Amino acid sequence: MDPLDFLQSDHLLSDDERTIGQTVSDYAKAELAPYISDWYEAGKIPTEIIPALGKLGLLGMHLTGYGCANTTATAYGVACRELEAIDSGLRSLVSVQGSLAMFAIHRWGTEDHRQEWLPRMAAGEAIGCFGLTEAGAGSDPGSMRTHARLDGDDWILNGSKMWITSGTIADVAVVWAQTNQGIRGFVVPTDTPGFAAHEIGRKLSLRASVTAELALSDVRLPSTAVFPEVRGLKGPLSCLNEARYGILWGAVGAARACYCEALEYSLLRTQFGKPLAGFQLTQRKLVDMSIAVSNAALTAVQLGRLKDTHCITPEQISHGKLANVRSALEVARTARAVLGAAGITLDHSVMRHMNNLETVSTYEGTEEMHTLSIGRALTGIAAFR
Ligand code: TGC
Ligand code: FAD
Repeated sequence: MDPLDFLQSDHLLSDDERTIGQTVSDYAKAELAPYISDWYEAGKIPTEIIPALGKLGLLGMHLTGYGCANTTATAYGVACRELEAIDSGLRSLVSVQGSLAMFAIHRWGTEDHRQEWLPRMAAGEAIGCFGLTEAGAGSDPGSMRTHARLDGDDWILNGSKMWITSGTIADVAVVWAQTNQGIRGFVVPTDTPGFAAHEIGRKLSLRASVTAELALSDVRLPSTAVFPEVRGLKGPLSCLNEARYGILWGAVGAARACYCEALEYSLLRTQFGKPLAGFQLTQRKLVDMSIAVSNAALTAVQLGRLKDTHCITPEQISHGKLANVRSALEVARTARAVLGAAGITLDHSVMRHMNNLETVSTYEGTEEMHTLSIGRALTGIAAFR
């Protein structure tokens, strides 16, 4: 019996998927885990790790061609799980690179965009970010103010984007803007005059991740910079489906890590003459965590199979993101309680995960947005407005 996989959900994976999970886990435990609490405390993520992530095939992992690994969506999910078992910031880096920036270029870009950016991004030699949210337009991205207008053959972009992961380290930004033809996406090299990025400090969550504000001031782009076909919110939302899918797997990793730490700690720590694990109230916590982790893992595998057979719907992804992140947060809080005072320090992972999961619950659609998406699917009635 494996207490970390009580329902043996890993048996539902193929040999290849398990091998990929083991490879990522081995790498993450050796190269990332020893340093993560220092990075978190310092509020940084060293960019030197990005080429190593590329070498492992983790960047744009489930995309085809252009140097991407072309794995199953399930294998990509397993990789997200193993990265987020270390820290949500690491999974976030990979999500934004592969599922948002690279996916957007792969799905909606021209062949020239793909040739120019994807091979370098897959190798971790170029970094991407994805600018949708604005200070005044978060859950309601349709109300964005950033706009692009044609000046002869050129596009001129003005506006700003807020809370953009990897914004200050990016070589290329996918920026969504209002135009007179609806919302359109632009491929913006970050060395274009008029583009600036400023890091957002004083974060209490996702500290091992770069978060930035983008300022676009008369950024002049050639006519070829725009995604040619897609108009409207379905462009960015199609990318969010990809990233939300990775997140629902990542949450399993964070939850497992917290549960594992609480289980180990409860067996070692003695109070009132016996291990914490020997008290009924602690066993209740451990069992609740085990059930939450197992259910989240099964949800992830099922959604992976639906995605691999191209049957998955955005509302099913909302279900997975909402349910798994909510469960992971609950597990992290419970694990923190099991560790008592020790749980509040960076010597353990539980409170770092807990703080990270507050962001994970907010970005890529808040709990409320996913609740309303599922509610609309169940009832046929949209209650967003
Ligand atoms: P609505 O009228 O429902 O839809 C507008 C158009 O979009 C289509 N659509 C989708 N297409 C693909 N996938 C989806 N999930 C879609 N949802 C909707 C829809 O069919 C329609 O198409 P068309 O052709 O008719 O124009 O739009 P709405 O304005 O009512 O908003 C819907 C809502 C609230 C669900 C949506 O705006 C939303 O999801 N809001 C949350 C915003 C969000 O998640 N932002 C994330 C920013 S990126 C980020 O956080 C990165 S974090 C870093 C990391 O991942 O690590
Ligand atoms: P708001 O939309 O202002 O919502 C505030 C609260 O009101 C939430 O609880 C929300 O659910 C609730 N609410 C809003 N509307 C309704 C309603 N109709 N009914 C009920 N409740 C409602 N964005 C990007 O584009 N790219 C990125 O790379 C990126 N990275 C991020 C990294 C971090 C660390 C963080 C924190 C955010 C990031 N985001 C990114 C932004 C993220 O997607 C937004 O924060 C998120 O979409 C929520 O928007 P908001 O923060 O403006 O909250």
